Amino acid sequence: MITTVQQHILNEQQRFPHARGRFSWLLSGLTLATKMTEAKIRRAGLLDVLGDIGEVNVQGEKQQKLDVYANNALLHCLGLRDTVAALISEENEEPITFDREQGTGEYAIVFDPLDGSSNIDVNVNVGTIFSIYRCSPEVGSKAAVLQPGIKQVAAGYVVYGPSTIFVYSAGSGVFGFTLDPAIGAYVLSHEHMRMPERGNIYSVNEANADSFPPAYQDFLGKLRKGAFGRKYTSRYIGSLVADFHRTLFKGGIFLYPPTETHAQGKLRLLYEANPLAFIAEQAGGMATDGTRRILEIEPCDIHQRTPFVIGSKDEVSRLRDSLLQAKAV
Ligand code: AHM
Ligand code: MG
Repeated sequence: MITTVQQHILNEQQRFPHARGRFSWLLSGLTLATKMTEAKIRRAGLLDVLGDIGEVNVQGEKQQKLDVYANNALLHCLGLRDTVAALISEENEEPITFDREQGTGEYAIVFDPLDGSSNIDVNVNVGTIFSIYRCSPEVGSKAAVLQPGIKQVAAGYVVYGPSTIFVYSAGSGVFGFTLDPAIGAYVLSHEHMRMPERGNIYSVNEANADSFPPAYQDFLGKLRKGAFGRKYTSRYIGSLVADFHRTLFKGGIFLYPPTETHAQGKLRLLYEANPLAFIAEQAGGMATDGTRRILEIEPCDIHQRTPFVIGSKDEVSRLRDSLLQAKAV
């Protein structure tokens, strides 16, 4: 028999008696919104949903029509859940908070509604990334998400690719569910996903390589020369979710180092790095900002950026060690 994502979460919840089904109700908001988004993406060329809307978001990037659609779908579906105290979106400058009755509103949800949206118009994979924090009346919702990523209760993503896959972890392994369009449900397809200890792929925007700090350039040179006893190949989609999804299956390393135009890195700590770092660690992989464990970074701003290195333990720790060495010199 099939196991849907709802069923799976309900089964998982039995291990947490206090959860009372509220967590699965919240997750159903995420699955519904991502199914709405996937339905639009699937027919994108036929509907008037491609292109930008002529406005720039808080990140200084052109908002695509589908960015707006995906954001609204999440705000709507999650906003209806009384377990949700706040929604923090990459597309909105400030958190959206809700006045809930006492005893409800336990969670703050952070999301990148449509990651990789520069790829939409050319029919290349895009994704949704989310992360969930617990908040309480004592810890307000903004403070709840300004905690290090180790405090995430759950995190995950959806990749809208040849098939649509929902991957999540609530802290006891990583599970993947493939959307079965015939029944409109995410069905368990990947149990206890593990990232290989090492791989043979590196993934980076090499057009920026000349402005990477020297230790990164040196590391990439070593990968190309086979200095670690293995020949590497390169893959870069330019949609983080898709590049990460491949890395989860195949191992190797994805990196977005500091560059001339993005001295602090381009990717966002809350919306992109933390949730994927949570999944990577749960699958046996690693994630750093070059030297520090991503999940231990104390955020000071909801939109802050970070250099990002994620993937197999072997490659990520090699790079981290050489960056630490370079820093010590
Ligand atoms: P987005 O969230 O606005 O789509 O931007 C993030 C995307 C990531 O998906 C991807 O890894 C990165 O930007 C690609 O950046 P670049 O085009 O500089 O290589
Ligand atoms: Mg993104």
